[in-house]
Amino acid sequence: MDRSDVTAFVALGANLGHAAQALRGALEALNETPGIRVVRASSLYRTAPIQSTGPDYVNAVAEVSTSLNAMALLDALQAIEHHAGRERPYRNAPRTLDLDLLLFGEARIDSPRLTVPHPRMRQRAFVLVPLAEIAPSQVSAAQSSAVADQAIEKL
Ligand code: PH2
Ligand code: MG
Ligand code: MG
Repeated sequence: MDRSDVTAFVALGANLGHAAQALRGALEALNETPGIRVVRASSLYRTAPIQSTGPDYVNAVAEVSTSLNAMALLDALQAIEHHAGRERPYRNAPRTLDLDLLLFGEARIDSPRLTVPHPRMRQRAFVLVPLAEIAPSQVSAAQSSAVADQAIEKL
């Protein structure tokens, strides 16, 4: 790892088509992208839709090490979503693949395209449970218990 590489966390989700396969393919595509290395990935989890409709989701979180800046990493995530057939008919619509940038080192970013840390990540068990699995220091006990009522099951 280069000294300038950044540790970032990416949330993966899908609830259309073969969701588990979409997540595994996305992890492979991420790792094959120049400038991105997948350091570790959580288990896959089945989760109930939160402020969304359709079938249950499959969710996971990956830690990546990257030489890209945050916007270039976001471009790479969106290219992988697009390749997986992602359509955006309306906000929080069911999707074949969603890749969200949760954390980018210590960066705080507030631009029209990107907000980091992800503004809703602390309210969602489908992010916090897999994040706590691979990076326990990133999630407090209070944050975990605040989402304990949300349905989530390890696959
Ligand atoms: N993503 C959303 C909205 N709701 N619910 C679950 N269970 N999993 C998700 O990935 C998810 C969601 C917006 O991106
Ligand atoms: Mg999302
Ligand atoms: Mg998204």
